Amino acid sequence: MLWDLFCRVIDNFGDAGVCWRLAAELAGRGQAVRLWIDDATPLAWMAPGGAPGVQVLAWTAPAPDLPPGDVVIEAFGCTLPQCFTARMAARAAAGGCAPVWINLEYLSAEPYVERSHGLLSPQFSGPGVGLQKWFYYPGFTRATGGLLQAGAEVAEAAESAEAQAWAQARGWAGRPGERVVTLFCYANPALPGLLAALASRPTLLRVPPGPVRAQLAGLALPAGLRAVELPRLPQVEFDRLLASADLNIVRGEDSFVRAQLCSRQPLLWQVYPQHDEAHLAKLQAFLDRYLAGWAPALAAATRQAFETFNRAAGGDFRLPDAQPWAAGHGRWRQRLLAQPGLCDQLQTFVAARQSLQAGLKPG
Ligand code: TRH
Repeated sequence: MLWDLFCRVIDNFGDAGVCWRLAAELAGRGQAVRLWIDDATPLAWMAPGGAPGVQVLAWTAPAPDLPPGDVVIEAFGCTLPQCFTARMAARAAAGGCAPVWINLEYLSAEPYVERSHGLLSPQFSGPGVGLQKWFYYPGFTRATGGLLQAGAEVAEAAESAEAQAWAQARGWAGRPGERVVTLFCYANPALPGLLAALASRPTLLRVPPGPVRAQLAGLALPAGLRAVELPRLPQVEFDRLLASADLNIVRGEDSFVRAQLCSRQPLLWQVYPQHDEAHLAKLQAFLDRYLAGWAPALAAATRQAFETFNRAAGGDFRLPDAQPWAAGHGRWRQRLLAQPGLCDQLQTFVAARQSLQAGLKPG
């Protein structure tokens, strides 16, 4: 099948990151994917070799006037080009099967996700009039669209000599007795408190490019901490980086998911900040799921660390005890991996909508 996946890069790397991962995973399953992207710059380092089966198309204005494929994915409500939507509608009006049109939403653990996943939005006006669009919500439970799982097995390699050699060869391995931390977050008022907490043990901070690196440069590193600046890595290597750390400090959507699936070691998450503080509800919803069933003291300590890390005022930082934290995280990871992944679910979802649309076709 031919999939058209539309991506608009709003800011940071997450839009391109999620769409590339989806495109590559679908292509790995034998699907043909056209990734329409308005700014392909991040793909040059995220996916330098591309992927067999994925064609990257420049989403220019006006957009290339191509016939739609079998499935059209509008990532994060990015609004398809009018001429493309009109072609989809024209195909349906001429008695053909319209592509299955899906709006892929942002990830959240909030309860509305289960209620909204799979809802239908009939198009009553505009270039797509007469078409149907479905909402697809990724998520953490079986009642949602799931998570992109390809590559999650790198965690199994994390303890292998190969993974250590990978970090060692680049000069990013910890010294004996050193804790290794990935520091990939936004500029954060809680950073000084976090650094003080981390300084309780010798710690290597591995810092990818981004705003936190500038913030770090303006701070005096407490004794016991050292930092190494990383280049931008291809996504598959980024996963390996996460898999080989003792603690992953991540952000947004894609690195947040990868830290859960690719690493057996715990994470701290900085939610993408929103002006109306909607991100705090997102944080609580995630913690309610992540910490369910944890020992009360450990759950409280973990919740507090996540909250402090996302509070505008920053504050004193205390990290949970490493071993039970990792054990809780590991159980969560196993639970996620036991659920069907996003691509499995998406393919089933599309097949069901195709049958439905074929059944609705006149004649
Ligand atoms: O870059 P982000 O902050 O992206 C955000 C979120 O997606 C947010 O929800 C969205 O609204 C906003 O973008 C527009 O963080 P995120 O989601 O972790 O994406 C980072 C991507 O960059 C991820 O795919 C991993 C990739 N990456 C690499 O492949 N190599 C690297 O070296 C680094 C640093 C990142």
